[in-house]
Amino acid sequence: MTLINKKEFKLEFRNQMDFLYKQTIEEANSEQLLNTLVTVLKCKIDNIWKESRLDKEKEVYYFCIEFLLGRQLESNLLNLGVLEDIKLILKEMDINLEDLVNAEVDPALGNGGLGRLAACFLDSMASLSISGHGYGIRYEYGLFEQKLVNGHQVEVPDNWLKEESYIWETVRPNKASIVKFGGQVDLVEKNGKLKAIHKNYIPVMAVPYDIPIIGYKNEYINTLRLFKSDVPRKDFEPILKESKNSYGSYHDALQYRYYADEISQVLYPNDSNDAGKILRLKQEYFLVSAGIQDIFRKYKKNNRDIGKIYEKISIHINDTHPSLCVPELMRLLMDEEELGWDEAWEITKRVISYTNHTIMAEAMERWNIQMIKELLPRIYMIIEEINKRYIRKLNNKYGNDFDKIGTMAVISADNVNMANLSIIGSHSVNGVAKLHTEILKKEVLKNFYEDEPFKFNNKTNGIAHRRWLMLSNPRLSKLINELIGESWQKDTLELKSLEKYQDDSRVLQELELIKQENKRNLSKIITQKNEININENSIFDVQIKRLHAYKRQLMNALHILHMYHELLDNPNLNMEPRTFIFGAKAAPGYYFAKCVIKLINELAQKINNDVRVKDKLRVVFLENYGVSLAEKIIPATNVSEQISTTTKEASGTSNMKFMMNGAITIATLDGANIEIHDQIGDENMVLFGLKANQVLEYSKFGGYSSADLYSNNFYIKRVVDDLVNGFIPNILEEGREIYNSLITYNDEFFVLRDFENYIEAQKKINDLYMDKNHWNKMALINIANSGIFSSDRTIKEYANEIWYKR
Ligand code: RUG
Repeated sequence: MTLINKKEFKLEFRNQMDFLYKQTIEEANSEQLLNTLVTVLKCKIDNIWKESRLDKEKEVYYFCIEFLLGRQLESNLLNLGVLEDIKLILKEMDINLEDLVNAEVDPALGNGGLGRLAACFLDSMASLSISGHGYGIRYEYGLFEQKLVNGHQVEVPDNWLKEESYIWETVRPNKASIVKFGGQVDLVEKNGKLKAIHKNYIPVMAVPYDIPIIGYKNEYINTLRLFKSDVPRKDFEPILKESKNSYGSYHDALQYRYYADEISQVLYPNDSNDAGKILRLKQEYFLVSAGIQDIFRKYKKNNRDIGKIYEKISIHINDTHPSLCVPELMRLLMDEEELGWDEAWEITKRVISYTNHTIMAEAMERWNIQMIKELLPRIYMIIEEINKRYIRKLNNKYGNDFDKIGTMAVISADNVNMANLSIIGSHSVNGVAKLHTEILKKEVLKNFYEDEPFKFNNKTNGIAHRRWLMLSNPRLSKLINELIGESWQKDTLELKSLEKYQDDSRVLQELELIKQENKRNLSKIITQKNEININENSIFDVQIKRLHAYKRQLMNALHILHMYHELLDNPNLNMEPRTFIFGAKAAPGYYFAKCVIKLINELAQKINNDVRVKDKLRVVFLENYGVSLAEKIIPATNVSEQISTTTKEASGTSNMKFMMNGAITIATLDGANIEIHDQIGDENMVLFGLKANQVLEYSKFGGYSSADLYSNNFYIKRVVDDLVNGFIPNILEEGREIYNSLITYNDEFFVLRDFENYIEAQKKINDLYMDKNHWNKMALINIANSGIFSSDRTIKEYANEIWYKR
């Protein structure tokens, strides 16, 4: 891109600085310099940033309740093809780009894997020149900031918008729409048809804030449109005629403002269960209604026939949070566009597709019908009708098989089942890794699969290699360029040709040096944050992800405890020094997860202060794990911990990031670990633990007996007893809670069942690392085979097999 003319750029930069701050560059701080740079860049991209390309192309609209973007500056400069130029020009102006990069906020508008996947997908859509846009919510407060106080997690509000606006966003007030809540619906006859009239509703205005999503060196920019809730402006009065018109009193007006503001105020800090909060339901409908109205507005600019909307539009429901897309699209087609039910239903199914991201029962959203009825009366009527017609169809097919029909119904036991609604109302249902999709087909959604097998397909997740390799690991990226040229940047499958260097000791040595350098950088960060020195030559063994029982950070902690005992028993134990690094946030109401955080921190305190093991063992828990920290940790990792209870992790994506950066994975055969294994085989990763069929079998019969295993196994008993015998200080309550989960409640996640096997696998890691040359070879083979996990591959599959297929 010929964006940058040095002389012009410098002039524009100075002018912009003067315009924004009335001061010189020399006087400005990093935030002001950053803001100036971004303003200049935004002006430059304006002519290629299109709100929509519906005049020419089919468009994809990706609805997601979370987008975990990470910082944008470096990524945008890279994708614009000007990263190195800008770095140099700024240097000439005595400005260090790195300071500006670090001055940017990291918008935490997501909890974890789901939101980060959505961000990687946006990057890939733009980079592949696919007209695909994200719809989300502009939460005023993102995911809480985590503080560790005496080893406990304390949540602090994440006021990421403290300057009131985000540097990359552009507000589009003239594209706002009205979302209606509450009230009553009358069905009145008009021209022989029933028409729904929604009265006395509470109108909330959805104001779009657009963030450019810049493709990689292709002059293609899409949009992430985030909606902020507000009270309607005056110019909406004509369409508010049926609304609740009594905000006259001061008190009413205040309450109304609160009602509207609250919707986009805070990201729900949980990705694993549904606390039944009415606010969450409001957020979901707000997103869906604002988004689909926006799509209709754009579509109608260039297209007359709403009946053909499926030719131009694909709506993707990412997890069940935007499931109300199904009834909302029906509502708009019928109530606003006056189509009949059958036509509207066919269009809805052709337009919508759905991804499931979990089989965890508590994360499968169900909404109480009373709640939906009161909050969204028209939507509830439509859901009821969808359900009625569907049950009729099932009755015709399956007679009175009530068990089967009960599991498939949209409404059952006072609840609306959002996954069922999404499946019925879409033409495609996909899981996010091979095993996950198989479990959906054979277990969780078996009846749906048997009914409509053609809807089901797998789309194994992927990651944006531009962010997770090119930007976060520039040294490795440079080495790859030197070895195989640059074409892998556009087609990551080309990384495969790195394999020819697997026995080249110079290359392997170089790889090791790069890892070492990255470890040094991370060590500095750790020392700065945790006031602890770590051994840069130790194995960096990392588990970074949300804290959840099924992800089994507990098993990792128990193994550290085991190692500690082994070292105390035998100070001359032949082992490579190890630094265990954790990063994890627990949902604020998830007591067990918080207990595990406390356990890890107390364990860290004890071990790190024990001079007897000082050179061999260290434990670090990094506060407030997020995208920016991950970018520093992943390139410095030797061992990637992917140790979830088999069947429970739908895919995982950090496993792919680590692999691409040359870490060796220790893993159960769960989620996408299976596909990683398919690529590199037993020789290049370390597997352990129960297989999926064993876990499924056990689960059918209430699990195994953890108490028996505990009583009969010395090593297990030793670490479990430590939870409650005072060996680890300050965990009286937490240790008891964890002990009970393992023994009294029979270890739902098979931590102890897999423990011995895990210890063996960890020993194997130790032995492998002792042969550095071999380890480096494994690392190289991992990198060479990671190309398939680029989200570019995943997005091509979505586009070809879901979105463009009608
Ligand atoms: O837990 C899953 C991960 O396994 C997966 O990699 C990620 C992206 O597909 O989604 C995570 N997830 C699932 N996040 N939220 C949910 C349930 O709402």
